[in-house]
Amino acid sequence: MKRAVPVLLLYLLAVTAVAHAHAELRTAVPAPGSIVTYSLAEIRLTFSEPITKESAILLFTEGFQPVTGIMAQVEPGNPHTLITTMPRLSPGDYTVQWTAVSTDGHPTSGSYTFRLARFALSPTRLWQISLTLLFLGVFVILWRWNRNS
Ligand SMILES: [Cu+2]
Repeated sequence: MKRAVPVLLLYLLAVTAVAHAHAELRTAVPAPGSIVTYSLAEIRLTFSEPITKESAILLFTEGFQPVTGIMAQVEPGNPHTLITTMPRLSPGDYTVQWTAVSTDGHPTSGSYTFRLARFALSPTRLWQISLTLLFLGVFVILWRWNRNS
């Protein structure tokens, strides 16, 4: 009976350690809640633990139709990261649903959304457009002034 207590403690410690080995999502590309304006090359999810090939990623459209052509694999040489192939997507809201199976066989799962926008005006782009319009305006004024004189 005296030996049972340390054994029980060890068992509890072991169970806790295993429970902590579940893969949690650390980083995601595209990021949760982000607005993406470039064409996506892949979905890339990095987890706190090495994951196995049973892990999966599904992508859904706004109407929760699964997007075909999404195939997930553990990145070669980087067992913490799950990557996908990526078909050409049309603009819209998408939901990423992932399942990560850690090396102890236990799955974790989650989901998040991102938006693929057709076009967005960044401050840099706005500045470029303004400058172009300014130059065009000056050019037109000079040209008309030259004709009238
Ligand atoms: Cu586990």
